[in-house]
Amino acid sequence: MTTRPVVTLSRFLVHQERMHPEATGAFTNILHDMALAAKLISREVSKAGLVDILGAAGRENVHGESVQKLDLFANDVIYRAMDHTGHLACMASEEDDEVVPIPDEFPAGEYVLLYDPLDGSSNIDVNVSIGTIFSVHRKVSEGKRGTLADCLQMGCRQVAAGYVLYGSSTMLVYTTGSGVHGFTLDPSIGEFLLSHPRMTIPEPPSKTYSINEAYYARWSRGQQRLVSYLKGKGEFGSRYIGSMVADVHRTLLQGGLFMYPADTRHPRGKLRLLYEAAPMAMIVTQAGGRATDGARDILEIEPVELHQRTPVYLGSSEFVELAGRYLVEDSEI
Ligand code: FDP
Repeated sequence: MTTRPVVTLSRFLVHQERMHPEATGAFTNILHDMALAAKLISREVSKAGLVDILGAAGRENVHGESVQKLDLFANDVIYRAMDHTGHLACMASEEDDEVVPIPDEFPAGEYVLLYDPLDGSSNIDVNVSIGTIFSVHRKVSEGKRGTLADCLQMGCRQVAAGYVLYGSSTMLVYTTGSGVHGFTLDPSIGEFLLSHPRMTIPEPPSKTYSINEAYYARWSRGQQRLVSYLKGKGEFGSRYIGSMVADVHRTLLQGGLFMYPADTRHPRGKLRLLYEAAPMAMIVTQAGGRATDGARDILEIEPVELHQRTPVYLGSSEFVELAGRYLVEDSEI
């Protein structure tokens, strides 16, 4: 009987680093630290349903300790896993208004980390999958400490992007620009194991569209006609979890079209360019798909502010291009 070797995330990262003799190891360490933060967040997420026993956020638990909201906890865990390592010049989080500096007592490094610590957080209370999204850039500004300019870089300049899905299993999926690789957390040994090497969006894709259809009345004519077309075909199925990480993960594994369009309430879309759209666009593009704002490639959008929003259309190339054709006809909302 032949058994497949078990490849841990650590072993995989060491192997990848060996293929780049110029690598300093800094980058590998950032991914290691991200994996550690993911395990800590995963542990807390799995306890979310025990909130009545362990204590609701904002109150004390049975041990008399104060309990943080899970998204703030996740924000803190990632920051603390990263702030002292000497690999990062600065960070930016969806939870913080400004660039998050590295404390003066720690050395600064050559990379910048942007992250959404707990995406889909409105799903926590109902026990639906949520996730963490991250994006890594190289520092471009002069000087030791990172600045806003280091964070406001186009998606095509990302050196890595990934997400962690806290679902029926916890998975870490990442790319450094040479394929997308997925690891599943084995909780019995506390290790991420390579379960999905070289992920690509299947061809032919699943005919699935994913959008919050309750907003139909707020969409542009082009958007309405696109969804009417997809429904009218009678060939498409619809799936919308309302947790971007989970919806994108399904799209990656099965193909389809995920959309969060502009609407009258969110004229620029709801999803954040730097923390959600750009990292997911890098992953989907690396997996053979496409990601646009309906017209422009997400990876080519020049960010002008930290919390900038963008419409998002991502998934199987043919469906993203189809969406673009409908939207170009009538972009008025
Ligand atoms: P949430 O508000 O629950 O944090 O951008 C955050 C996000 O979730 C995405 O994960 C998700 O795709 C989207 O918002 C859901 O928004 P709607 O409830 O408007 O559909």
